[in-house]
Amino acid sequence: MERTFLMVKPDGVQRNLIGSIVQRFEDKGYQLVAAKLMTIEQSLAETHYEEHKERPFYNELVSFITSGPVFAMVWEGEGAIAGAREMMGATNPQEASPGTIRGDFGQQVSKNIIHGSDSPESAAREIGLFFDEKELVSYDKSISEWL
Ligand code: RTP
Ligand code: MG
Repeated sequence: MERTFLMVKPDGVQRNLIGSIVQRFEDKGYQLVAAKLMTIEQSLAETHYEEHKERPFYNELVSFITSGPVFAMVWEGEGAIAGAREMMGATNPQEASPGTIRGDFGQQVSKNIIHGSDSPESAAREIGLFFDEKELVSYDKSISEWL
């Protein structure tokens, strides 16, 4: 079972999209492993976006992601890393298909609502940056018991 790190960015939190976004991943059948509302410190933002350090939008990116609370999550599921990226849509909401999160909710590349890990390596790295091992909750869903 694969785990991925997903995060509702400050624009998504401000626009009350946490619930809609969580709903999509639950509907897909992925399982929530961890979640928290938090404000990202400068140093964590710089580390998280290290790969973009030389890009012209790096400063804007770091300043945006630290500008207000984010909703950080770990989700688990078969093929969840690539699957969640598909559900997010293209980086630029102008190019993201309808039906995707960015396609349905976004307009600007710098305010594209959600972050998702792009590979198994970045998923492991980002989960470790944002969560302690003890915050990751593994459990079996025996749904019939509750119905
Ligand atoms: P993310 O890391 O947030 O999940 O997005 P991504 O993989 O689809 O895109 P990535 O290439 O990793 O870029 C990280 C974030 O930088 C912002 N960006 N701005 N102004 C620009 O041209 C530009 N290009 C990228 C986006 O907010 C993107 O999510
Ligand atoms: Mg990325």
